[in-house]
Amino acid sequence: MKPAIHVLNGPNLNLLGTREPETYGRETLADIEARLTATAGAAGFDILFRQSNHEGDLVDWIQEAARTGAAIILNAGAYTHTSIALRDAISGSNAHVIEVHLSNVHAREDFRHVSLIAPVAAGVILGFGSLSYDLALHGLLAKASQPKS
Ligand code: CA2
Repeated sequence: MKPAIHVLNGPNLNLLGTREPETYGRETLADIEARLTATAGAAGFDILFRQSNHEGDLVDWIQEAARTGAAIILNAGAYTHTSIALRDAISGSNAHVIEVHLSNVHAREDFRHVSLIAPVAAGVILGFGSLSYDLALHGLLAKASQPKS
């Protein structure tokens, strides 16, 4: 079985590509999924790509990824700024998480400047539009191919 990377997307990201293109770009989640699946496939990894508007689904999926040893690329959407439950799911399960955002949250409203996820994430990539996901994947793949020290 190939190793897997789980790409988890939070609330409203199902709307990507349909509204607010000036903030979030014109690509849909399906476009991003197709590109990541191709890149990961070429490197011998499977991608499991999911989106939910419900916090509990994201908690379940973080726990599942940690249980199965899959690294996570997580765009928790607005839950980034509010969810102690997601943070606890990551720290409690030792999930290996790269936090991603399409927009540069630090250039936006004050309430987006705080991430409850970042302190328990292995890394954070933001502000590159949909490319943030590709950069996170490249980082994980590069790490996976490094000799263990
Ligand atoms: O920049 C990001 O990736 C965000 O995680 C997106 C969240 C926002 O709450 C975070 O602060 C930053 C919002 C996702 C909403 O996505 C939409 C996409 C198209 C149209 C409307 C919403």
